[in-house]
Amino acid sequence: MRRPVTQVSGGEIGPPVIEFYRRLSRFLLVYKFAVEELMTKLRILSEEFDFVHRHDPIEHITSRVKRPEAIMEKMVRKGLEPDVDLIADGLDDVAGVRVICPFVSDVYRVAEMLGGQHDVTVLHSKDYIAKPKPNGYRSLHLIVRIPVFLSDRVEHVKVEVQLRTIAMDFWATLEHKLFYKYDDQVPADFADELASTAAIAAQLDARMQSLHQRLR
Ligand code: 0O2
Repeated sequence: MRRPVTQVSGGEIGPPVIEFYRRLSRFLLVYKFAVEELMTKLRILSEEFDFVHRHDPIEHITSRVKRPEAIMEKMVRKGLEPDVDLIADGLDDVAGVRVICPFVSDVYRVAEMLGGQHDVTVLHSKDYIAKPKPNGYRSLHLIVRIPVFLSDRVEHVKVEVQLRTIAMDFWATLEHKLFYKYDDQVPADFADELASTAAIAAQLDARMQSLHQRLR
């Protein structure tokens, strides 16, 4: 059995800090389970849909549980007390799953299939495909709630699901590297160029979607 860490190079860690991290770790464990459950649901949808329709609507899936520092940073940014008991209500994206689909129609199909499951509640959605962000960002975001069955209770856990096409993901990944959370305002000429690259990605999606429909 691993012994708890009670000393660091700077000295002894006080009981309140140890207790805080213990509670936070237990709290985050439930989010890890929620992500695993959601990934399993999506993998089942992907494989079964492919079997029945000979088309896999999911290219790949990634996931993450926010790091404790990032959680606390966001709580403070939102003007909330950095208290473990307030995280579940205060933040919607402690757990995140990103679903990359081949075509735009697949994005909506997967969202519909997921939202249609009886133990998945869609709390809200933001359709940045129908209405892209001013910088050009496109994706469909869902905040869903699913039950996680633990040894002594059931927890209902929120997960942010981002659904996007390969082209949307290509753009968002590179934009994130270049500008997202840019401390200062992005210079106007860069912003224009960025928006124009997003328009090219949207055109690509539309043309690929049309080829897909014609072939099917
Ligand atoms: P990270 O590092 O990816 O986790 P919120 O900030 O969640 O309280 P908001 O702004 O309404 O509220 O959330 P929104 O618009 O639904 O966006 C949440 C997430 O979408 C972000 O998480 C990003 O992952 C992604 N996202 C939103 N806008 C952009 C964008 O312009 N470019 C890129 N590349 N990604 C975007 P985080 O926590 O901000 O970041």
